[in-house]
Amino acid sequence: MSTRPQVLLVSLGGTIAGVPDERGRNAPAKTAADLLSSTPGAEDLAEVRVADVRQMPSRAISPPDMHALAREIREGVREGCEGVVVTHGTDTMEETAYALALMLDIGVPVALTGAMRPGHVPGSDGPANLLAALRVAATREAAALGPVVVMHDEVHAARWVTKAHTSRVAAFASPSFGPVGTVLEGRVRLHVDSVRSEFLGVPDELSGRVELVWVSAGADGALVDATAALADGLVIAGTGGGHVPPAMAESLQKAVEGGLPVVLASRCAGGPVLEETYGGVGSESHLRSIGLVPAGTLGPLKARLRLMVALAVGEDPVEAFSE
Ligand code: DAS
Repeated sequence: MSTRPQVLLVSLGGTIAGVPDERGRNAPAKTAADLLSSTPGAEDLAEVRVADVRQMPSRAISPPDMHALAREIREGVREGCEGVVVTHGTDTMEETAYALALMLDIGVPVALTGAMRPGHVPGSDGPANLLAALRVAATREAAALGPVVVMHDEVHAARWVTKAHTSRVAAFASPSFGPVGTVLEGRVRLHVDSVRSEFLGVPDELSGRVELVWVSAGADGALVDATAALADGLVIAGTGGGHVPPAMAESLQKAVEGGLPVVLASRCAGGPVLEETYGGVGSESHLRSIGLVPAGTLGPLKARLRLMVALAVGEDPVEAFSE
């Protein structure tokens, strides 16, 4: 009997699955089985079962795709898989990782990985990343970290990870915190025992419309007004400690009074939304007083997914964001 853990390898496309077109431009085409067969040593680490869920660049991945992926993973675990690797484009990998953290409470390691360099160029990082991700997926203790991103021999928690560079092989970072583990000399070294669970629930579908408005100096309320007319929820990426220009504050008040859930995050790369440092129209204390829900330390992209899943499972947004 095999002593290797059973790992589910789910492919969604991205650069790691890319092949060049006639002009040398990369587009995803390889299957999970192709990726496995081009990664020497993979089969020694785990008994791998493959599934192809999507074949697309990650700019095209949507919340319903993330929901379908969560389902596929739950099914795989129900059927006995002890770890999961997801191959994914890097552009939106952090969003899919966090969406999985919101929708999965499965008790097995889940590692997302991809590649910054396509397979046909020298120094392609896909096979090394896939091998490292398989090592993490085969490490039982990694389950306590929730879904993680494994890139460039680093392990990053879903809540904190972000793609911080457009093209370097070391593109991923967890600002303010750093990686929660590394993969070195063929060994997974975890720096923490666990990370806080982000789980909210398992919705029947994830199709609600939650928009994100990024605040810039001098912005008025036009984008907020337009969003309020069509969205189920809104996240504001405010300046600094969670602020908006005075002209936008009035539109936000109208949106909240009209019943729209509005979450307040910061466009800064690190730090929480403040509580009572500043006063006056558009300050964090004013926006809280008119009913915006503070996102705490959660960044805008992930706050959007959290609000989306909260609405889909019928959780009160205030509860969903309480830290
Ligand atoms: N940035 C490319 C990748 O790493 C494209 C994508 O995200 O799909 O896969």
